[in-house]
Amino acid sequence: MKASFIKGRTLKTLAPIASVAALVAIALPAQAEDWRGWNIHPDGYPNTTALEEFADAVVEQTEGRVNPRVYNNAVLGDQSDAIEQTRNGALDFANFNMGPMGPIVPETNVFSLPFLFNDVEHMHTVMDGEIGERFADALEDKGLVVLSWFDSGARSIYNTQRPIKTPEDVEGLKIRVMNNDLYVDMIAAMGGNATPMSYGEVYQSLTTGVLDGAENNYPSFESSNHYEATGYYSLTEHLIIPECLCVAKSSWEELSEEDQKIVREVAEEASTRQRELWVESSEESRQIVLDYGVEINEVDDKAAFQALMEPMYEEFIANNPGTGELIEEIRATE
Ligand code: BDP
Repeated sequence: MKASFIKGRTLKTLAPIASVAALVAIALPAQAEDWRGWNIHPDGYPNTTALEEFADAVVEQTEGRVNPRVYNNAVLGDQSDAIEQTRNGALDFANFNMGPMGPIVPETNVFSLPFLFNDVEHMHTVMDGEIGERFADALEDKGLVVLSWFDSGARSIYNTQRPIKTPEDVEGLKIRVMNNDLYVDMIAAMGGNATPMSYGEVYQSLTTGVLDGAENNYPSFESSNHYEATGYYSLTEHLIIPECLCVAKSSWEELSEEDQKIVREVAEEASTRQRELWVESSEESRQIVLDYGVEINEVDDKAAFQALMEPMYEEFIANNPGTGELIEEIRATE
């Protein structure tokens, strides 16, 4: 009976209802886009602060039309899952590292080649220029809109056994790497055994001896408490990997052009802020781990490590047409 009643309604009888709905819509504030943002880092980490400030500035400047909220400590899932979830729009924005991005957006694998950039400044120059735009296009083709590029310093090896001064010191060590097979080859080339693993599982694996070590920048080495489980941090600085502040393409396309402009500008500011905070935070973390008693050593002969990466480069270039030229372009960028 009920169903046929509804079916039997004429447009005329629906009209008063529609106009009431219209009135309510006018009286209520415009529908806000509630954005869920993935972040792997804890409170106080430079990226977290920059993301939170980004979220606040977006709400304010869009007058509540876009309402981002950051979820810290990877509570929304590990990084590889979060990349997929953002691509399919289940998450709206995130700060991703280009290491675990490689298996999903193969173009970004070039950043996982050890010693690609001379230093962090070189990485910034490349990412902020035309080459960075090409990578943003590749990510967009996979459903991720890059708003700006973040810093993640240089990654160095740390372990429970001994200082790493030459590749021979890596011999036989079980080293955790991020989820990307290129890092398995990288550690193997140094003579170690790599285990790809999610970030959140590393601490326990270090304390139980499942791993001898891992590799990361100062802020992550410190904020993850890995320094408490490992005595040696050796400045191999073998990877300098950019990170993005990315938005799900589907969430992005729901915004008006005006709001897209606002969000992009705020993201640019967030990148400047993150890079400033990064420098301060790296120094603070270095001091914390030193005070704790971690032995930090310089690696005088980085060329010895670099030389071992040659076969990895050759294989990469052979398997990925066009990357030889790209690597040359990156190296020639000043
Ligand atoms: C940190 C990166 C984070 C990675 C983590 C890792 O910022 O995105 O997930 O390293 O080693 O430096 O997994």
